Amino acid sequence: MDDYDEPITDEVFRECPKFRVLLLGKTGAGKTSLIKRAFNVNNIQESNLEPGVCNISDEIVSEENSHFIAHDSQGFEPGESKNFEIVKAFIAQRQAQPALKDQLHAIWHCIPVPHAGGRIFETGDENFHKFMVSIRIPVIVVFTQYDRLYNQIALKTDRAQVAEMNDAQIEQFLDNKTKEMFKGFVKDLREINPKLRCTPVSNVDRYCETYSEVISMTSNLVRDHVAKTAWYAAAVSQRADVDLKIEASIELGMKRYWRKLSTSNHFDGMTLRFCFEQIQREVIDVWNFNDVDKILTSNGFMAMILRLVYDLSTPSPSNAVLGSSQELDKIKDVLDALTGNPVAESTPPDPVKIGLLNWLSGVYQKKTLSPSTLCTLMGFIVDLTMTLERLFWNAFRKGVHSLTMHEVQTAYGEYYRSDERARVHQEIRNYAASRGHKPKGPDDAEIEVKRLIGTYRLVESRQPQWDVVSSNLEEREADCWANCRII
Ligand SMILES: Nc1nc2c(ncn2[C@@H]2O[C@H](COP(=O)(O)OP(=O)(O)OP(=O)(O)O)[C@@H](O)[C@H]2O)c(=O)[nH]1
Ligand SMILES: [Mg+2]
Repeated sequence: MDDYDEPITDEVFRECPKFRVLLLGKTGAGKTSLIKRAFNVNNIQESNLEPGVCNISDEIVSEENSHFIAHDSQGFEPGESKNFEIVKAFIAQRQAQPALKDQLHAIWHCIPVPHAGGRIFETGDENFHKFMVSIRIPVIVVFTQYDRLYNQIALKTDRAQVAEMNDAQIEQFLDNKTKEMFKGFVKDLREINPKLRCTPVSNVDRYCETYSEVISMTSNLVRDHVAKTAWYAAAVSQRADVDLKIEASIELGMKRYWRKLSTSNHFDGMTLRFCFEQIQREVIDVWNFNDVDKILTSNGFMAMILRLVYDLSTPSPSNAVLGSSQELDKIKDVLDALTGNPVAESTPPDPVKIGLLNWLSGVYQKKTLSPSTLCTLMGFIVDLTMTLERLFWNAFRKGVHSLTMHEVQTAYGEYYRSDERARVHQEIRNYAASRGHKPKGPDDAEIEVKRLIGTYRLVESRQPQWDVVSSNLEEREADCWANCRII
């Protein structure tokens, strides 16, 4: 296997396999809860020290997600500088590491939302943020337990003020007051350092989007101030921000296998099955589900996605529809046979299986690429992404820590039956047909794939970041401020 055959994710993970983050905050601030939610893990291996005591050098990891390392440290008590010195020394030691994977990629400073009128930062916190101004590691102030602010405000609100309101109106009223109060905290912090980034989190269900905001803000800063490879590690490790998964999957795909999809040197001379496998492997790597049973890399899952795209393999969709679940078994049998797993032969030979075998054994030839081969490759990327996006919501967002076939089949079934699938396939056919009329047209199939994902995915991307890359860091920083989302 030459270099080109290596999935791009292997290359990226060699340089930076894990996102490394330091969490600062007093005992009970919510650091462990933040780690668990951001990386969607249930169990983490913490140090064996007593509760509230931690050694900043210890690497906190989880078997459920191998792509992050967290370090835990207490906050800064008033009138006590020992921990500040420990944190400073640790940051300096990590900054001196030559390899990106050993450096710190971000710091989350966890502060429980203060009581109204309460002090936000102690002197030690202020000193820490002044010190960090000269250090090129992104720091985000994470206001934890945001729900408690809402509850405090609810308790203090004069009943007469809400007497005329129904429940929904009261909730809206309290939400607004909470946001106002939070904006006040942010304003106070900006007086200490106008570039401080801050965002709230809460582990109460109605605030679950807050975790994706921490991740989104962190990953933007990591991309701009640390390194692109660390950004990939952040995107892969996190399990809160679906936009970032899709964005990273597209960016990595574009680096090698999706690139010049209709005239690919990487695929030239390879079987179609090889092409599908390479694409699948990279995309699954980026989504980083906790897939203990290896469902997503199994022939069974590959068969599901191939069933989705099979109608694109012929000029007329009706000639190649694999509707029944028996046909799903046939695809799996063919894949098993191709990957060396023994399969009982059917007599007489099954024409559907023969057709599938021929299709998957067909060779990608860039000079004579047929529209249907291009269509199936495009469809494979889009359909796989759409299925995984649904899986994200069915798994991570429902607190499922280890994938089961149930979530996979539910996500797959939702996309299989969706209108989006039919529309995506029609658009792919239209694209291939229009391309056929201009044989020397630009090789832009991967751009069309990206467009289709953006258009038909479940949730529209919050920011049109994929195409807008400002080279001006000051401008990006200003954007970060503008995006400092106050929920
Ligand atoms: N209401 C509410 N409680 C929370 C939230 N996040 C964490 N908690 C609770 O706060 C307590 C402390 O949370 P941890 O995540 O263990 O705090 P920690 O910073 O890791 O604490 P140490 O390990 O002692 O340093 C736990 O009982 C959590 O359930 C939140 O968003 N809202
Ligand atoms: Mg903890």
